[in-house]
Amino acid sequence: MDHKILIIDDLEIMRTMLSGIAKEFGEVVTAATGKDGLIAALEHKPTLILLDVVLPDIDGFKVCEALKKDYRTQHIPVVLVTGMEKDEDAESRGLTIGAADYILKPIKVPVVRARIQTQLTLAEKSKALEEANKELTHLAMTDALTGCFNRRYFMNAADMELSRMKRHGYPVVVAMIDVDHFKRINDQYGHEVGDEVLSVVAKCCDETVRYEDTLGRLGGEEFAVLLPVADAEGAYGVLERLRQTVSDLTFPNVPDLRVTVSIGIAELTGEDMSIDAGIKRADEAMYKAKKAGRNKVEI
Ligand code: GH3
Ligand code: MG
Ligand code: MG
Ligand code: MG
Repeated sequence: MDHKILIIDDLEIMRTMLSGIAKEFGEVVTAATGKDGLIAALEHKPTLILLDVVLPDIDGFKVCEALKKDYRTQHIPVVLVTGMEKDEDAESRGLTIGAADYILKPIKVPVVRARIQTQLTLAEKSKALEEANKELTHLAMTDALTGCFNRRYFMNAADMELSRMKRHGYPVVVAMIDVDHFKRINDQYGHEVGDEVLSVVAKCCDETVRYEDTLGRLGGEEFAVLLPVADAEGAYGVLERLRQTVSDLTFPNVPDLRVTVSIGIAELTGEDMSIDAGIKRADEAMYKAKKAGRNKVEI
C-alpha cells in the first residue's frame, strides 16, 4: 500500500523534523495552517494526518472535528501533536473527537516512528477488511454464472422497490422469463453449452431492461424482472423485444443451436402488491405462454 502522510504544523522546524521521520513510510505533504491542512486533506487524500494542536488560525481540535465530520476525510486517522504540557483534558478531548492517537512535544523520534507505524498498519488492515467486505457483499448478492442478482437478493430488492411504488401509488410489473426446452439443450449440446446459453440470455435481459428495473436469476433457467412504474402493456413491448432478441441469437461454436424464451407478465396495482403474489401470477402467465407453443409473451 502506498502511504501519503499529511503534516499540519505552523512551525517550519516541526514540519521538517516530522517529515524526516514520515518520509521513511511514504510520500509526505505539509501544511502550515488549519485551513491549508483541511484543503490538503481533501486534495491529497492522505493515509494518515499528523496534526499540531496549536495553530495560528483554526486550532487542531477544530481541524480534527472538521475532518471527522466530512465523509470524504472521516476515515483518515489523525494523530494529534501538541506542545502543551501533558494535560489530561487535552488528551481526552483529542481522543473523544476522534483522534487516533496523541504525540507530545518535545517529540522523541522512536516514539513518533512507532506511532506512525501503528496507524499505518491499522489503516492497511481496515482497507483490506473493507475490500473483503465489498467482495463478500457482492458474492452474497449475485449469481456466479450470470452476474444477475441471486434469488434471495432479488426478492429483498423487489420487496423494497414494491413498498416504495405502493407508497407512491405507481403500478409495477413482474415478469418471469423461462428458457424453452432447456433440458434438451443440455442433453443435446452438453452442460457447458447450457451454461453459456444462460449467461447470454441473462446478458440479453440485462441489456433490454432499464437501469431502474431489477433483474434476478430465480434458479435454473428462470429469470425474473421487476419493472417499476410500468403497466402490462408498456412492459409487453419491452419483453416482446427481449423474446425477439433471444430467438435471433446465434452461437458461433454451435451453429445449429436456437434458443427461445417464454415470458409471463403480471401487473401489480393497489393492494395485491407483494413480490410473492407477483411471481405467482407472472408464473401462471408464463405457463400460458408454454401451453400456447412457447417463444411467446403472455399477460
Ligand atoms: P420448458 O420449456 O417447459 O421450460 O422445459 P425445460 O426443459 O426448459 O424445463 P425443465 O424444468 O424440465 O428443465 C430445466 C433444466 O435446467 C433442468 C436442469 O438440469 C437445467 N439446469 C438448471 N440449472 C442449470 C445450470 O446452472 N446450468 C445448466 N447447464 N443447466 C441447468
Ligand atoms: Mg503549533
Ligand atoms: Mg424452461
Ligand atoms: Mg423452468
